[in-house]
Amino acid sequence: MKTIFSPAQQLHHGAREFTDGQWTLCNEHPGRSSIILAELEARKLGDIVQPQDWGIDPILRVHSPAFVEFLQNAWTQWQAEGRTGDMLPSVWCSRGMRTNRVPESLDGKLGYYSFDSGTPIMSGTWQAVYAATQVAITGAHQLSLGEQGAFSLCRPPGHHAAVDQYGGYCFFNNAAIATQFLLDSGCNRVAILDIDYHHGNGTQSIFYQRNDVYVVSLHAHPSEEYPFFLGYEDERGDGIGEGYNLNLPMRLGTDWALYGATLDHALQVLERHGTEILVVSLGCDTFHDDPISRFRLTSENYIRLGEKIAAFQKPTLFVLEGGYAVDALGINVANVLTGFLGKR
Ligand code: OKP
Ligand code: ZN
Repeated sequence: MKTIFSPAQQLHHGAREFTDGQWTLCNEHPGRSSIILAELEARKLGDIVQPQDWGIDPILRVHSPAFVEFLQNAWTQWQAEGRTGDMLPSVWCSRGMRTNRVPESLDGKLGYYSFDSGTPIMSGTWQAVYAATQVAITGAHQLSLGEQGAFSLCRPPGHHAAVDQYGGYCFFNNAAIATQFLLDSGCNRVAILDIDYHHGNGTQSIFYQRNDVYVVSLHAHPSEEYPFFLGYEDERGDGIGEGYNLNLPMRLGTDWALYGATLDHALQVLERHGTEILVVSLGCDTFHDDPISRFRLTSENYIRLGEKIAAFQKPTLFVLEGGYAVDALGINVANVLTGFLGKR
């Protein structure tokens, strides 16, 4: 099974995010991919290859042209204004405000196109986020060629990114772009299984009114955890999409006993739906030692998790999302893939 990775993804390295009233180092940094690559190489889990360039069209199948153009030009425009720090928003369009006007000011645009203060844009962001989409698409292409599995080592992650909004360390929705690419390649009954600790609000919103992609997500309950404003159990899809979204939120402190059982349930639901191809938004921030999360999975649990996904017996694309306990991240991600490969 191939891992796809582009060194260009490392060009995104934001300096700081805003946490507890303080500027803290970004949790989402290049060291995350480096440690995963090192572990995959050490375990000889398959070739690590660079992505092909599929251009911008597959991105535009998911994201709005204005949003893509904003991300492409934001840093250049920021520099032209003589500004040097990372780009971070500090005001957003909220209840009662005008949500349909794009301000001319860059600070206004930042607030218009984003939803949080943890997601800086800097000099290498465009190259990195573009590369991450190509990594995701190349993984999807592997499946369309008949491969049974592929791992798109994406970073920055993607599942919080919506049609025209970025946030939660995410800019382009890599998993959604890969999924759309599979549909456009003639695949049917593609499902997304999001097992990042955080709810994938972007993925949910992109497919919420559609019945061609089934989206199932296991995550920390949004009443207690980021992103707070989406991911509740009563969100089932809308219009023709009704019944094509399933949220399985769990309380803080959840361990493998509940998590594994919930994953079994999710896979049963996907089986009943008739899933033919699976895109897994893989976050290892469900780990007990994750610095920003509060589930209690162990490194060993990730092997079992990979085995459960293998037992589902569908072509599977793993797309990396979160995981911030960097020292254990290589082991945890490699454990998922080891469990998956061992039971194929
Ligand atoms: C991304 B992924 C701001 C706190 C914001 C954002 C968490 C994003 C997680 N300092 N926290 O789902 O792993
Ligand atoms: Zn996460």
